[in-house]
Amino acid sequence: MKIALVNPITRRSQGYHTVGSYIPQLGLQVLARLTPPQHTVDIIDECFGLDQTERLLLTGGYDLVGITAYTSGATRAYELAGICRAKGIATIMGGPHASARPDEAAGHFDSVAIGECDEIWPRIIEDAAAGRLAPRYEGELSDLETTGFGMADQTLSPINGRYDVSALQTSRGCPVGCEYCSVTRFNGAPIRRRRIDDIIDEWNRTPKKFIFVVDDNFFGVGEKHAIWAKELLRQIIKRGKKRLWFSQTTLNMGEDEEGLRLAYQAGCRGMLVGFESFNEATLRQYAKGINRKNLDRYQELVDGFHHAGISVFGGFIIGSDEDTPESVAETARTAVELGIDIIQVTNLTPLPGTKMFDRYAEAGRLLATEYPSDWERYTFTETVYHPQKMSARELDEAIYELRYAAAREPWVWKRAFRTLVRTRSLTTAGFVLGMNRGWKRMARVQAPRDAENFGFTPPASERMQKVLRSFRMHLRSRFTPPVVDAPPAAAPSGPVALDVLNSGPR
Ligand code: B12
Ligand code: SF4
Repeated sequence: MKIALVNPITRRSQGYHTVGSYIPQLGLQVLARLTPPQHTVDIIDECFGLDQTERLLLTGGYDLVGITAYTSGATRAYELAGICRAKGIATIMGGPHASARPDEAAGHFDSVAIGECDEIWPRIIEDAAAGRLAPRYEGELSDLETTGFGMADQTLSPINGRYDVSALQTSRGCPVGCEYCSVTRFNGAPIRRRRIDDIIDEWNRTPKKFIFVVDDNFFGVGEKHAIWAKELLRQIIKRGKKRLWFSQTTLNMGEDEEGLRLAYQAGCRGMLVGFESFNEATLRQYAKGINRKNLDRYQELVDGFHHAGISVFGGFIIGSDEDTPESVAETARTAVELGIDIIQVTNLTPLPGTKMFDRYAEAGRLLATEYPSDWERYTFTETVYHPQKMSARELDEAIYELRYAAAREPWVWKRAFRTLVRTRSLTTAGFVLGMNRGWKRMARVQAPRDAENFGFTPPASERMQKVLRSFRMHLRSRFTPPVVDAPPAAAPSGPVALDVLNSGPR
C-alpha cells in the first residue's frame, strides 16, 4: 500500500501556528516507523502551506490517507477527508481531536483511531490492506519501556517541505491535570518513560542540529522521574551527539540545581514553562496546583533556570473568570519583571476533551459552537467563550495589542540582550533571539486576520487604551531607549487608535 500521513492546518491561523519554525509532527513520524516495510509512507504537512495538499493527495496514488489533527485543524481534516473519499481513497483520522470527538470524526472518515496508536497501527495497516478497515480503533497507554514504543522515523521528511528542527519524545504523560489541558486524560497521569538506550540511539540519528524534545513534562513533578531525567541527561552528555535542544516542563524544575546544570551541559537552552497566571484564584480554577503552591517563589525558580544558563519560555493563558483588561497587561508586565525570556500570551481556549470544555458548555458560555466549522476558531488566538469580567472582544483586543507589542524589533533584541546578561550564555541568547523573531514573524502573518477581525480601528475602548498606555510606559521605563518600531509589514495603514502600533519612523 501507498500511505499518506497528513497534518492539516486551519486556514484561520496558518501564520500563528507555523511561521515560528517548521517542527515535525512527531506522531506521524512515529506511525511511519511502525509501518510494516512492504508499505510506503509519505508525510504531507500543511505547516508548509495548504495549496499543494489536494493535488498531492489526488495524484500520489495513495491507498490510504491517515490524518492527524489538533482541534483547530479538524475542520480542514474533514475537508481533506471529503476530497479523498470522493475519489475512493480510504481515510482514517487520529490524534487529539479524533480522540476527543470520535463520533463527529466518524461522520467524515471511514475510520477513527482513538488515543495513542503505536500498538494498533500495524493492525490498522493490515486491515486497510485487506480492505476491511474497521470504523473504530482504540489505542492503549502502552508501557514505553517494555514495548520500545515512542521511536520515530527521524529520516522521513515531508514531501512538501523541509523541517527546521528535529522532534523527539523521551516520555509521555503528565500528573498535573490542568483543567484546560487534555494530556492527563489522553496520555495519562503517570509519566511513562522510554528506554534510555533507545532515546540515545534516536538522538544520534536526528538529522538536525536542534531538537524539540516534545515531552509533556520533561522533568516531572516527583523525585522518581527527576532521578530518571537526570540519568538520561548524564547519558546524553556521555553518549549523545552534540545538539542544542528545547523542551517543556513544570516550574518546579527551577529548584533542581543539579538537574538544570546537567540539562545545560546536555545542550538544553530553553524550557517552556506554563506559568499561566499570577493570580491564585485563576490557578485554582485552572487546577494548576504546582504553580499555586509556588506562587511566591516564581522569581527564585525563574532565576534557577537562568543561573544554569537556560532561558525560560513562559506560557500565559489569559481569560479566566478573574481576568480583566487590566490584569492582562498586568500579567505581561509581571512576566517582564520576572525576566521571562520569551513570553507567549494566548487566549484561554476550552478544548473538547477537557474538563474546562464541559464546564463552559454546561454553563452555556461557549460562543463558537457551529461545529465542525467553528473548530477552526479554537486556535488560542481568538476568544471562543464569554469571559466573566470583560467581553470577548475586550479580551481579543488586549491580546492583540500584546502580540504586536512583543513583535517589535527593539523589543526582540532587548530580550536577547537581557537573556545574555542573565544566563551568560551566547547560545541561549541566540535561541531567545530566534524564538522571539519567530513570534514577530507569526504576528506579521497573523496581521491580515487581525485586520479582518479588528478592521484596524480596534482597541477603541477607553478602558483598553488606558491599560495599554500604562503598559507602554512601563516598558519604556525599563528599557532605554524607548520601545519604538514600525507596525508589522503586512498591517494595513488604516486608522489605528493605539500608538503602540504606529509609533516609529516608518
Ligand atoms: C509538541 C506539541 C506542540 C508543538 C507542535 C509541533 C508541531 N509540529 O505541530 C508546538 C509547541 C508547536 C505546539 C503548539 C500547539 N499546541 Co501542542 N502539543 C504538543 C504536545 C506536547 C506533544 C505532541 C506530540 O508530538 N506528541 C507525540 C506523538 C507521538 O503523539 P501524538 O501526536 O498524539 O500521536 C499519537 C496519537 O495521537 C495517534 N495519532 C496521532 N495522529 C494520528 C493519525 C492517525 C491516522 C492515527 C491512526 C493515529 C494518530 O498515534 C500517535 C502515536 O501514538 C501535545 C501534548 C500531547 N501529549 O499530545 C500538545 C497538544 C497536541 N497541543 C495542543 C495545543 C492546543 C497546541 C496549540 C494550539 C497551543 C497554542 N497555545 O498555540 C498550538 C497549535 C499548534 C498547531 N500546529 O496547530 C493540544 C491539542 C488539543 C486539541 N484538542 O487541539 C495538546 C494535546 C496539549 C493540550 N493542551 O491539551 N504543540
Ligand atoms: S502541566 Fe502542562 S502538560 Fe501537564 S496537565 Fe498542565 S498543561 Fe497539561
